[in-house]
Amino acid sequence: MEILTRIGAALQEGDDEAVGRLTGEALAEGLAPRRILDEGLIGGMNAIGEQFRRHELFLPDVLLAAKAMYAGLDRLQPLLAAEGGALRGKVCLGTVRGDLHDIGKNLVAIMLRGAGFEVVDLGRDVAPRRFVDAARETGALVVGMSALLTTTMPVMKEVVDLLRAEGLAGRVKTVVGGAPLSAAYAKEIGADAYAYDAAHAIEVVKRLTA
Ligand code: B1M
Repeated sequence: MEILTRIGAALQEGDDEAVGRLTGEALAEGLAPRRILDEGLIGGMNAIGEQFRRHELFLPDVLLAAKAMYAGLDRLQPLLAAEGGALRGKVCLGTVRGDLHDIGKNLVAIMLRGAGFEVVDLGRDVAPRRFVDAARETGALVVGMSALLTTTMPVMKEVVDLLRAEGLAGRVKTVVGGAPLSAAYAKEIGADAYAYDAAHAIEVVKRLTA
């Protein structure tokens, strides 16, 4: 079996030891970190999401898969981040209130750091007030929000509205992302931009801070 398929399969089995080891082997074979991420780890996680949706597996399985995903990401992180250059400005990043999904958000953080941005990672389940206070206190140019649940997407609008109410909109740009998001939704809530994945987030944040 091809190594990327084996990584995806090990991730689906929640075998964090194997995912870490195979990721190391893939790197030793000379595969690009981004390819290992996209075709091995994210591929495996997408398959988990699909089975979870069909009720073929349950929450503990998904948790194990997430742990395995991190075993692979730990190996890739320094390499993805090493692509960076001079510091380009600060970005406050978090998963919005009520939402505990942080794998995508963490990927965005890794990639932004790799592109030379200073990332203030607010973590997950972040209240609107915290995004706004952090943006003001750190002098961030961009607030990045992630949401994976349709029920937590509206929290992004609360952040956008609060930034506006406190006179920060304009100076602080907002970018939103996450599987249920879309450019249309970003526009509807008044966010400055939508990014569909971590690589796109870099492009978008570069544009917003240019
Ligand atoms: Co949850 N979960 N989950 N889950 N989970 C989803 C999101 C779901 C789609 C699964 C399904 O039904 N098929 C579904 C949501 C349905 C909906 O809202 N319509 C769901 C559900 C229902 C739930 C619970 C409610 C389940 C329950 O309790 N009954 C619960 C909610 C908990 C909560 O948040 N309050 C729950 C819990 C969990 C775990 C804790 C077990 C675990 C998360 C672990 C963790 O993150 N530490 C988990 C997982 C792993 C998933 C799936 C399987 C995978 C998500 C993931 O990490 N993908 C997910 C199914 C799926 O999405 N296919 C699912 C890999 C990651 C790299 O992709 O996060 O999309 P993603 O990030 C992408 C892009 O979206 C983008 O870039 C990344 C790629 O480069 N991106 C951004 C993300 N944020 C961005 C921000 C940006 C720009 C781009 O700018 C700022």
